[in-house]
Amino acid sequence: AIALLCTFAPAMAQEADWTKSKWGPADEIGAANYITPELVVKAAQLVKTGKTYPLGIETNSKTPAFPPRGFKLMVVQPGQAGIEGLGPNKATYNDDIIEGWVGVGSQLDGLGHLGIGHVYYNGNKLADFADPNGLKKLGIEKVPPLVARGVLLDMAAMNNTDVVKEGTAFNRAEIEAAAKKQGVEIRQGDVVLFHTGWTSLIGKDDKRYSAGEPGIGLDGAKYLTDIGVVAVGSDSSALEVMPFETKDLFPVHQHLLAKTGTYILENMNTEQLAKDKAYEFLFVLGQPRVTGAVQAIINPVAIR
Ligand code: UVW
Repeated sequence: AIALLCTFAPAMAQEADWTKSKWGPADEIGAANYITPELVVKAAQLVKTGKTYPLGIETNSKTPAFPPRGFKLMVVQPGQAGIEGLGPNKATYNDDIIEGWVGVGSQLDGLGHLGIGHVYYNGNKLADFADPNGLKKLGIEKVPPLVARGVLLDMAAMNNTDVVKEGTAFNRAEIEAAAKKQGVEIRQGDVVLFHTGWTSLIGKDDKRYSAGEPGIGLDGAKYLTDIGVVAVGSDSSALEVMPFETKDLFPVHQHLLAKTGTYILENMNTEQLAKDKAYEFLFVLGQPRVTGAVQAIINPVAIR
């Protein structure tokens, strides 16, 4: 019963003392607590056509990433050099090795990613949970399946452009205006994605892609966490507007991850959803459950 009460705790109560989660001192999953079986059933009812959308972009050594991050894939044939195959039946196989950072391409930021003065979600001090072999708390393996109602806000359409200009902030007024224009409501338990056209720059103008971006501002982040969304994502590398609105660095990351336990989805492939005007859909994410990982390279799926 206590767990049930916590699940329905009003979204607004979070920030009073951000180091104390409203879901209790042991909580490690933050806004994923908003997901209930009832909301999953409701979200599944949004599936009408069976059309599926991969929300991950392709990831490879050329994918621009936040420095010094990089990524390399190696394909190997272990024990097969110079032979036709293994055993009398000549069994052959390819394996692969990733030598790279996890924060490359389409990614989920876990709650252990960004903190405030080395304090992270639910007051966890880095010294108490950091380990070079994997976080002892807030690891990505703890994140339950993120299955929710997805909402797309097409900020490119709102701005009458294919690619929204870098430095354009989406705050409460812009978010409300986009939702109103599209006739969608943002609700507790939703995953909200912003389409800006920014990932279309990858491979065409990587310099511009990495130098700044349109994205949500702090007031927009607060508006969404007051509603009680599970995750916020966009088709840009950091979700939040850059240059930042003030001298503070990554304030939206701090508000979402550290203060309110709200997940961040970066470099989402929102192009086709926007083309189809698919503003509401079933969102499904089962991330790789690497023990103690901070982030995950992901390919969530939108279904409508
Ligand atoms: C940082 O916030 C440092 O990285 P990312 O945008 O990948 O979450």
